[in-house]
Amino acid sequence: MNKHKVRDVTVNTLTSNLPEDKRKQLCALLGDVDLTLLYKASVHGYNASAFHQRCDRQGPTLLVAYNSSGYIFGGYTSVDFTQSGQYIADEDIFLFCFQGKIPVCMKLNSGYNARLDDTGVPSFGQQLYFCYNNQPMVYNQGVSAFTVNTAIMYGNDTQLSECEVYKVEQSTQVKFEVKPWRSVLWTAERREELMEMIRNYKPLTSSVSHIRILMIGPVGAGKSSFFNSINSIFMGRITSKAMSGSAGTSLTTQFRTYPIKDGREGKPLPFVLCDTMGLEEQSGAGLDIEDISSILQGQIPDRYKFNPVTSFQPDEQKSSRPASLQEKIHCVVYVIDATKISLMSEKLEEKLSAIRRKVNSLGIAQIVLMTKVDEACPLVDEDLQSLYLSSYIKTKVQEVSSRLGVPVSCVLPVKNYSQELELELNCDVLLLTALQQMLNFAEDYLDDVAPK
Ligand SMILES: Nc1nc2c(ncn2[C@@H]2O[C@H](COP(=O)(O)OP(=O)(O)OP(=O)(O)O)[C@@H](O)[C@H]2O)c(=O)[nH]1
Ligand SMILES: [Mg+2]
Repeated sequence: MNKHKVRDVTVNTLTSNLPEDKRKQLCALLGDVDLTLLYKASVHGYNASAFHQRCDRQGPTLLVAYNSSGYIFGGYTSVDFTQSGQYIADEDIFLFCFQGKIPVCMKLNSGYNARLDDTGVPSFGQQLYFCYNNQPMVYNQGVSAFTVNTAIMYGNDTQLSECEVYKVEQSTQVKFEVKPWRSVLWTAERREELMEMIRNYKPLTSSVSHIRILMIGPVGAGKSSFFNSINSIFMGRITSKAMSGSAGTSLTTQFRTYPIKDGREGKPLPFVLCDTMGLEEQSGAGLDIEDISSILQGQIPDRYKFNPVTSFQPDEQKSSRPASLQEKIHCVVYVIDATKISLMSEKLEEKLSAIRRKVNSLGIAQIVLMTKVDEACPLVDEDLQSLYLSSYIKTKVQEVSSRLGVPVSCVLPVKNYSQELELELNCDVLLLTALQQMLNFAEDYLDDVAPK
């Protein structure tokens, strides 16, 4: 079960209780790491000294507890246990549990006084104790360090059936696929060919001159950056017309429709990219489904300022005339950050699936753009051409596909321009491939709704 390098015989004989699917999810949550089992309470004893003997000075660790009601839960700390008697600040500390199949994380105390590094049993925030009183128990002291819903976390069943601690190490194994799982020609000719196809593209439906592509996705996923990247490619230099960056809430607050020109003096290209405000998990924050519905139907004008409290109210006179096919959206692109997929909350997933139902009902083409592949995988960061050789990216694509309920073939990984000062061939090829696929899908949709 534990395929990782084990250094001594005692450890070697330990068998992990963690089911394979949950182990994989926790590893992905921690950014592609390896877990090595250090301590197993049923073998070494539910007591502080046995725990410290095996877990001190081991770097980042993950504690996984089990109870007989079937709950698997615990916590991660990035700072060594050393029995220093000090309060530890740990920005990365979190508690986790599983809701259904999905791991849910809870951050603690913004990292401040994350835990007391004493000689006692492992605890989080001096509040949640594992192996409490040197017994197979979990104990929530219920002080105000943080709020934890113990009913969700462990079904209020405080009796532990097992408690394990794993050493967490960045995966050293470079996992390469033998053959790329999608083929891409990373050449200047291919880039030129793609640009030429996009330039010369003409929708077959005569009433539509431009394909309207709508970008939807969580805050900070890279929607505005995708427009900036495509604009940069056709302008031949890095541009940043749409504001992009990072903030707690969406940086984009207006609905923007961006036509793109083929070079500074060039002709407009046959598509328009529509940028929206980011989705947030709470209702009454971020973009809401009513607004999306109005956008899809072509009722929201360029520069409309979103109001998270009330949705768009169509102008009585104008709305008496339904928007023409030309003004409607022809392809919806869900922009998802590759580094955040496992952390996506159930609420956000629900919001996305409500949007999907709406888009499905209108029959509009849909695609997922998986951004930040460079941040997600160090291999890809080093060389973008290894994208389709990285098995990590492959699992991320599969994860997006299953969480959003879209076929794997509709998930397109890209790296947007973010800090670069110059264009880069590999980046361009990926971005243009994604754009061309969007045009193809939109074409299928138009063919379906407005046969010639
Ligand atoms: N490394 C890397 N960074 C990216 C990528 N795409 C976007 N970013 C960065 O992520 C941050 C957020 O990107 P935006 O384009 O502003 O995201 P957005 O979806 O428009 O966000 P809101 O408008 O706030 O909802 C910026 O700092 C970008 O530079 C990518 O593919 N790779
Ligand atoms: Mg934006």
